[in-house]
Amino acid sequence: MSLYEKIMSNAPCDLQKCTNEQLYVTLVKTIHDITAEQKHSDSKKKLYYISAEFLVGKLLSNNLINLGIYEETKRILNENGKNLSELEEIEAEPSLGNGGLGRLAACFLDSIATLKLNGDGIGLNYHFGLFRQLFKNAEQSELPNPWIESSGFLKKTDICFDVKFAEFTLKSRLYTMDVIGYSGNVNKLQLFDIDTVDESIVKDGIKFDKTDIKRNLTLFLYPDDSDENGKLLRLYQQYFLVSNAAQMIIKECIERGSNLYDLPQYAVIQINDTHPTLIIPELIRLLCEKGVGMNDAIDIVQKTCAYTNHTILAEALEKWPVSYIETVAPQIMPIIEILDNKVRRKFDDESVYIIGRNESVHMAHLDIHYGFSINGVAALHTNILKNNELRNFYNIYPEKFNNKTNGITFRRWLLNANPELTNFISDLIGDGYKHDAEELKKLDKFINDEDVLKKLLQIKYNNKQQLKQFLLKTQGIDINENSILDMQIKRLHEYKRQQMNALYLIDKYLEIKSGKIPTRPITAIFGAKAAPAYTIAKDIIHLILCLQKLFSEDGEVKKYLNVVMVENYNVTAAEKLIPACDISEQISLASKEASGTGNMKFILNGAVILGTMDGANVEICDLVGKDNIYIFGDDSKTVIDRYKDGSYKPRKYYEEVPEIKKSVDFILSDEMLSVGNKDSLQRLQNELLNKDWFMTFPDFTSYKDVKEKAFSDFENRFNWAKKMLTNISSAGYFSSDRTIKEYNEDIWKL
Ligand code: 26V
Repeated sequence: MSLYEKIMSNAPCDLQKCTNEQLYVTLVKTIHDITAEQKHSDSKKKLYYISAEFLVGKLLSNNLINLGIYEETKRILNENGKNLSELEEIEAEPSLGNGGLGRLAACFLDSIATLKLNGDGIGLNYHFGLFRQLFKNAEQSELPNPWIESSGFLKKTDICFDVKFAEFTLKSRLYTMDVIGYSGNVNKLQLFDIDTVDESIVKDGIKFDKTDIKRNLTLFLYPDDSDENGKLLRLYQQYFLVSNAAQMIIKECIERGSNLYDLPQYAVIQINDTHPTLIIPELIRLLCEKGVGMNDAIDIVQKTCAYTNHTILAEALEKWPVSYIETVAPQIMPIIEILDNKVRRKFDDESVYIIGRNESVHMAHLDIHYGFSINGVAALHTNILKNNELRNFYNIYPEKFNNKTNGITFRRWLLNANPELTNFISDLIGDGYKHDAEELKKLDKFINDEDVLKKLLQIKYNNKQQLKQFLLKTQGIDINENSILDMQIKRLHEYKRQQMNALYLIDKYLEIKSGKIPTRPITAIFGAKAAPAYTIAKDIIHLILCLQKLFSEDGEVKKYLNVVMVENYNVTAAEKLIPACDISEQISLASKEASGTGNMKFILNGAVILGTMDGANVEICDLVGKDNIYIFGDDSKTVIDRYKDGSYKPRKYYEEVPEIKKSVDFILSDEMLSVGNKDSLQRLQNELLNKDWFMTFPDFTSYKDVKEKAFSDFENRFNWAKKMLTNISSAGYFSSDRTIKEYNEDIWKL
């Protein structure tokens, strides 16, 4: 059957007569039909990538691309007077993740399927993804973010398991989504749910009864855990996830021929951060239930589980009070105690115990002792784990530690997000890079080709115009396509230092007011959601929105300086923003950003990074060379030492550096108070002056100087285009295909 015939077999009427909604459903069904005929990878051993988050993003166009039928589908629609991009808008984005960690999991699934590896993702079928963000009175408010459609890519199955909690047993139901590789191979994302979830209990934004587990268990991704009931609900979710996963893994492995003692030959479980850690005691418990002795069960599980660490931030390292685990799933507590006792008998060092002094279970410690591999996500991050945060563990198990520098799928972040650049690259070097990203290096030979450089600048300009249309349509904001687009788009967190960018913008505003006019207009674009209970993060959003208002209402300033905060920043918005970016802000405090993956998406699309020597920026700097990235600020060693000696005093910088003083004072100026909320601005100013825990002041001057240098270099357009080309040609290393090959060679061995 031709593609046209396949589409027609699902269409309710002539394509010309169909509504866009009908056509969307028609394409979803056609994709289902095609994938049903495709191969599922098969091997004795299977990877289970367990994660609380899979930030998959919209699937329609990506699936068409990966099936190799995007262009043909577009043509068929055009011939019938229809437009594929209008259909793309109909799909709701499954935002089943917070940021980098969840998006990484989605990129990995794409690469695992593309490389024809036998591996599925296992997660939860949250009914509402990460909240929908609205701006009202220059503040963030939150609304539920539904995504499940009756005829979308999610499929209901008959597969169910019983999950036993202390006070009741819940029957799960498995939903699946096809993960379509760029190679004619299909894997699955397995998402567990319960039938009794009730969306109608959500009231007043995103509030709901956190104690009503039977009705709220899978309602929300990461429910607010600022109170005890929220924390308990997260633990219910985690145990529900791992108990389903463990039961499914055991069932599947037995079906494939395992006698359970040989489980490590049939399964490898990658634990994505600590959220799924309870799979370790749960698997041990289930193996024992099936007659395996305790010591054997521990040994089997230890050879099956591997753990990825994604952060060194102390406040993000999970510890669950024993009392919570007793409340939720008491059956696993005796097993955790046995595991802890073994550690205590072997090591005379409190810092490596599983159950700490405060009667809390340290999840990462469980993973490290009872898994066979632990990896960081960028070279610097892994080194910091080995030498600082997890040093005592590294001394015990040096052989378990390894690095896997993150990557991104080029199918979504180049082919789908930037078709014009994709086609241009193919014209220059052929299509080989689509399967072997390192072939992008071939672009280097065009470094002095003026036509190529001109075309790169033209594509960037075209993408800016497309972004302009998108922002006009979604937010009614008109950006200047001839300005420098400087972007910081990522979760709002103090360590990522959006506040430092904001202080710079204040400084720039004051300069313009005093008559110092920038050579070219600058548009500073932010996109960020703040956790609903993270007060200072919300204060930073407020500050940025106030600056946006202030500048846009100032006739003199707005010609040269604009701030745009994109509302409801998500994967869909990122796909529009990144291809249009000139300068990408990767300005975390050195040592704090484990890797970052936005940095990789930006260089792939020809943006130049302004950043610190943190996370994967270090490796990007090595690859693109110092002339093609703007590095500033203290390095990780300086930062770590400064934390150790506790000597940092923000007030000293405030008093000694006039620009810092002026910018910080401005936060509570009359201008700001005329547009903003005094309490919020005051709280933020106090935080900076008295704490500044993520050390924005020590880096501020160097940030400003290097940023000015980037802006002035931008004016030499050909030279800048060379930088763009080098960034693109160096991006091959950051393909998640490379990362997944490394996971497979070193850890999974499928
Ligand atoms: C979690 C939390 C939760 C409590 C409040 C503070 C806080 C701060 C950070 C986090 C991050 C948790 C793990 C995470 O998302 N890590 C991200 O993983 C990405 C994929 O490896 C990586 O690129 C990012 O650098 C890293 O932050």
